[in-house]
Amino acid sequence: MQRIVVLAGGVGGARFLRGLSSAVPEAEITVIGNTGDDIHLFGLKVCPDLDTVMYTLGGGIHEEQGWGRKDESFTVKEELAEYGVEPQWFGLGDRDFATHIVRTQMIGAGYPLSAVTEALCARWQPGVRLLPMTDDRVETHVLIDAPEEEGGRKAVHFQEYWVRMRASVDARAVVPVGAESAKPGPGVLEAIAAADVVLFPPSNPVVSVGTILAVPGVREAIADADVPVVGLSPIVGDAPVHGMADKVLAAVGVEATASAVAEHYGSGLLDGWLVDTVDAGRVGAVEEAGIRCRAVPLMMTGTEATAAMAREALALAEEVRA
Ligand code: FO1
Repeated sequence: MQRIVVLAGGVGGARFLRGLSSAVPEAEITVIGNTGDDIHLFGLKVCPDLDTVMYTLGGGIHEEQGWGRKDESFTVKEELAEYGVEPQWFGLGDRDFATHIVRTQMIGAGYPLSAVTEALCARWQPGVRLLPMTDDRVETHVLIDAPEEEGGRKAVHFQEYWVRMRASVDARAVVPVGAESAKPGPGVLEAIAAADVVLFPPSNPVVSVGTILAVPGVREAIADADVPVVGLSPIVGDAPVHGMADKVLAAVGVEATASAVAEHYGSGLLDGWLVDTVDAGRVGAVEEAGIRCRAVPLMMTGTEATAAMAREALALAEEVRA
């Protein structure tokens, strides 16, 4: 049986995984999920990227939005607002609240996040093994200009930058706080060591895949494993397909182009890279950087189109293995 490891963020990663599961239903898929987006709100631990993967593959996702639950209501949020409780800019729905209550209760009882995620997945049956990148607390913070502050800069939580500010100001730096002392979660390094292929879906290269790679040992395990590593560009036609990835790419000095993202990962990590057909002109630059590259349609317009992308990624992995 083919063993596939996927490093996933939120919406882009989850949608890709749905296509991958459909393309190779018999494969054993292990997802290493980003937890740098996690945030504590109203005393509850919220894990947006883990939940987005779990709900998407488990049939509970709000399809158009890409995150949160379908058939959602917001009574609790409205009641909290009546009390004037902040933050009011983050939309937690009633059904979603239940997930965070269960998670927080289990963590309070002493269970690690990995065990909690497994318990939540027992309900959703996502059809993949979903492993948090770490059981330790890592929080992505974004450094922005703040003339009123000493030093002229301040750090805000990634969700505040992304959701409240809609990435409307420049990100000066992206810091995965706590990552340097985090340990890979149970099963993470083992899954990489046992993988036949490692895939980077079209997730955010800085705040999703980049944060997972920032957990000491993960990047090294992938680079050292004798296994093809293939990524799919989240940038199509010089713009992010989803979200505002260009803002955080600028913070790490990377252009928002399909080839610059491949070079950012580098040939020490990536063996193969897929760009969209509109970026066919960038294939040469990626290959010159020592990464095998193909131009194929990369718009995740539906499960069949996404499954075709997954098949192309697996075919490229076979090509670099040969
Ligand atoms: N994204 C938004 O743009 N606005 C929201 O109010 C919001 C709420 C939210 C609640 C639960 C959840 O799991 C995700 C949520 N997201 C929301 C998405 C999320 O903040 C980001 O898109 C991801 O963290 C980026 O990967």
